[in-house]
Order: sequence, then C-alpha cells, then structure tokens
Amino acid sequence: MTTVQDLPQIKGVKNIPISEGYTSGHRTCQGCESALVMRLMIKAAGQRTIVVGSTGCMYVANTTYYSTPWVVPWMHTQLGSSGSAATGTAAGLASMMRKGKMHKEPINVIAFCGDGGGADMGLAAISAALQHDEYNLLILMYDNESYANTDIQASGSTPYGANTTFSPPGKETRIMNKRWKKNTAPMLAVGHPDVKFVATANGSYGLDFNNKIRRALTIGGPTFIHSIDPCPKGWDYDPKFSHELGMLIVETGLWVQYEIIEGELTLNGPSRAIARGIRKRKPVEEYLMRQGRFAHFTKEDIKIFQDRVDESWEKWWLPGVIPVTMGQD
Ligand SMILES: Cc1ncc(C[n+]2csc(CCOP(=O)(O)OP(=O)(O)O)c2C)c(N)n1
Ligand code: SF4
Ligand SMILES: [Mg+2]
Repeated sequence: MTTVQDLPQIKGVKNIPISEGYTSGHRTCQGCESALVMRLMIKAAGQRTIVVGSTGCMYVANTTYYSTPWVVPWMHTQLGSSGSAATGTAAGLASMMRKGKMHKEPINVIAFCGDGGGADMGLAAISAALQHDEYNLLILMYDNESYANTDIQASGSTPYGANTTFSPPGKETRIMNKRWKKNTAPMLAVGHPDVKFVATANGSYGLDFNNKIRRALTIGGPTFIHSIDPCPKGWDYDPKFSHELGMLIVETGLWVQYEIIEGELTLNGPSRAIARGIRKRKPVEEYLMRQGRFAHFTKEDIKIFQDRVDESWEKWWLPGVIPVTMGQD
C-alpha cells in the first residue's frame, strides 16, 4: 500500500482539474479570498480527502442552515483544535485500516484553521500534530488577519496599526495595535526540524497554491501551509480588489512567498525576483492606502511600517523570513 496519494504537480492553468470539491452553497462575503483558498485547496487535493475545519468564517459561512459547499467529507472542530483534529482523524483512519474495518488506501487529511484559531489559540495543538511524523496530514492556516467571524477583533496576525473592533483609532491614541504580525510559518518550520514541508501561499497565485497543496500532501508526514487572504469586510475595501491586494502584499515585500522542503528554503514568484534584485519592492503605501483599516495612517505611520519592511529585507539573517540578525563574533 502506498502511504500517500499520487498527486503530480499541475503544469499550467489548462491542466488544473475541472472537478470541484467546494461548490456553491456558501455564504461568505463577496470577494472573500479565504473561500477561494478552500476551493483551490480541495481542487488540488481531490475527492479522496477528509477536511476538518476549526470555528471561524470558513466554518460558519460554509455551513449555514443545512447548506454547504463541501462535496467531500467535512467535519467542524473546536476553535483551537485543528492540530488535534488532524492527528485524531489520521490516527483513526490508520487504526480502521489496520483492523480491516476500512479498505486500505491513502486518504488525504487536511485540517484548516484561521489565524485566530491557528496562530493564537491552536498553536500548541498544531505543534503537537507536527511532531506526529507517523501520520500524513496537512494543516492549512488561512489568515485574514483578524478574528473575522466574530466581527474583526485583532489577532496576533493583525498588522501594525490596523483598525479592528479591538483596536479602533481614537483621538488620544491613533495607533492602538502596536504589535508586529506574528511570523507563524518560520516559527513552525524552525521549531519542528522533522517536518518536511512548510510553505506560505496566496490565492492570487492560484497555480502555485494548487501545487504547494500537492507537494504538502505527497511528501509524507505532517505539513503546514500559511495562506494570506484579503478579506473585504475586515480590511475594508471594494470586493473587486481582492486579487489585486493579494498581489500587492507580495509586491511590496510585506508578505513573502516561499516553501521549505526538507529544510531547504526556496522563494517563489515575485518574492524570488525581489530577493535576486530583478524586481524592486513597491512602496507599502500603495498597499496600505487601498484599505479602510489603515485610513487613519499619517505619513509618519506609513514610514514606521515601511521601515520595518525594509529592515526585514535588508537586515534579517534570512531576508523577509527569519527575524534575527547575525551578532558580532
Ligand atoms: C473557545 C472559543 N472561543 C471563542 C469562540 C468564538 N469565536 C468563534 S469564531 C471566532 C473567530 C475565529 O477567528 P479565526 O480563527 O481567525 O477565523 P476567522 O473567523 O477569521 O475566519 C471566535 C472568537 C469560539 N467559538 N470558541
Ligand atoms: S469576513 Fe472576511 S473571511 Fe469572513 S467571509 Fe467575509 S470576506 Fe471572508
Ligand atoms: Mg481570521
């Protein structure tokens, strides 16, 4: 028995599978990139897949009043439990097959979580899942940079200064959220040396997204993907600009596209061109000023933001990825 499915890399958009596992029947906002991420994910994984998802927009808006877009087995799990649900599902399948209660075949197990459920509340369970190298499972963290489902509260993944219901700009204090965004994928990659695949992804680069899902599912063992998902409601912009904002966050160098395969890091798409000096980073202002959540920013706030992004590319030991600098000998 093979332990993983044979999911070859997709060469070109014309070869993307036509079949859908995430169809009509959801009630996400117009322009919701997280919904696109779900669609891309299951398109790449195929029908022999079990999806479990923690509480958040991708649970609530996808299972309202007996309607659902999922046409693969799907289960809800508690907000901080994507890691434990993934481990339990993979262990359950292995046990049923070992006991002869199920036909032996490789079934993909994918657990998704939001940034609140993953990078904040569920970090411990994800860490535990990433140490169970006897199971094949993928954890996909879709990051809309807030606790969106409960009305856009700030999470550890919310960017510096963003207006959320927990961090509204006021007359006395303009910048309420002074934290820099959590750097989740490198944290998990560096902290779990046996994990064979950790990547960042973005629905605006669809084919790259599909192929990262396939690489994660076929490499064996637990794997992790962190996607950045523009959210018209929380980021406050016209839904028609979701795709463009997804590209801008990469083009400004604020989000870096990469994958770490068996400990080796490769930058992808525009991030690779930026790192090689082939392409210049766009000013972050072009990205920030397209969104209402940064509408209160002054020139000074934009400069603070730009300086942090510049620093990540110019001073970090692994530019844009790992926030440490080399100390003196
Ligand atoms: C233990 C627990 N605390 C709080 C909640 C309420 N709650 C439901 S969804 C949600 C937001 C989750 O945010 P995130 O994981 O980022 O997903 P998103 O809603 O942004 O898609 C919260 C706080 C809950 N369901 N369970
Ligand atoms: S609030 Fe954001 S993540 Fe939630 S359904 Fe709407 S666009 Fe999607
Ligand atoms: Mg969220």
